[in-house]
Amino acid sequence: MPDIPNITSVDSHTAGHPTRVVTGGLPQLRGETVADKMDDFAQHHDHLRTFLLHEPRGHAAMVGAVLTESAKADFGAFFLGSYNYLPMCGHATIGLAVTLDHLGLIQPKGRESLQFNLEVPAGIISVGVRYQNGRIISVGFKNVPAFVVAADLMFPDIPASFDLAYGGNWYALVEASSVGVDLTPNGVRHAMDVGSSIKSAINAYIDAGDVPHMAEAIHSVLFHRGNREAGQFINRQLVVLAPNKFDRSPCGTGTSARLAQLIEAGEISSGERIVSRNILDVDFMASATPVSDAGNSSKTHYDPVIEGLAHITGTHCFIGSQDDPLADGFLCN
Ligand code: PYC
Repeated sequence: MPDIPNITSVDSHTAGHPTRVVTGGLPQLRGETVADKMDDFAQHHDHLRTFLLHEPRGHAAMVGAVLTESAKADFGAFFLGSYNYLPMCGHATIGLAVTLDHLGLIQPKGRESLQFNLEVPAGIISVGVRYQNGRIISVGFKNVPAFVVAADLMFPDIPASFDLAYGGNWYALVEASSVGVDLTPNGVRHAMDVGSSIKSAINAYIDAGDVPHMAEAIHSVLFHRGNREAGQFINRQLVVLAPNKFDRSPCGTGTSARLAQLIEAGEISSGERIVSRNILDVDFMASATPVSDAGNSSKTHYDPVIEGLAHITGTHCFIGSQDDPLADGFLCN
């Protein structure tokens, strides 16, 4: 590996989940669209993803965002996961907005709110930032449309029924108590074990073409529990991505998929603002309404709006050298 030029980042956390926004030091990326630039990065510079996200500079749950120019929106960005590339990431969109403010790339100029568009590989996202006394108090974004592809699926060797839904990434949604998952920090080890084995089993069925309407593997298993408190719907959830990886935040794309599921099941109404709460008791607010034109799809699509907050944790200037045996990074399961 060549010596890595100094790469700079601004790090933040959204309800506990980290976002590392790369601000400088990357090679020029080729391509018209943000999706093309992500492909160029994946083909030619993937070692920089593992350099930036894996240990000892990151960890399995670290998420990166590469800020790019966009011909279609105010900003462009694609998201890096420790194992893959994400076409959309909700918590990282919130982290990115707070980072743009930190860098002075968006400025309230005395206003109480501002809005910008973000091109991501999954589509164009509209982001709204609210300020009080010059400080951000919330970041909301209208996600790409969410929809349920199948409900109440049961397969041999999968211990519970599940729904399949899209919210910018693909999810299997499982009622937490049906597999003994406790939605607290102490329940995470068990949730990662059960979630990752359910994910592998479902993806084997998808590969075999046994799951109707699905051509793509699921990214994650979303464990949920819903109830009403004083009339307000509280959705507590935990998203498991891999045996060593869960989303600390309430998960923007997962919450989007869950909103579509809840509306279709008649548990919440269209447009109802619900709380989506993580295992650390930090909330996103969320709602969704049906999309008037879902193209050729036979499934009802919903426009999710997700609102949360991120906090800057620091800045980095990474230094990588050829003689570092772990320059490419490493992860343990
Ligand atoms: O917030 O959408 C999200 C997300 C996906 C993976 C990690 N966070």
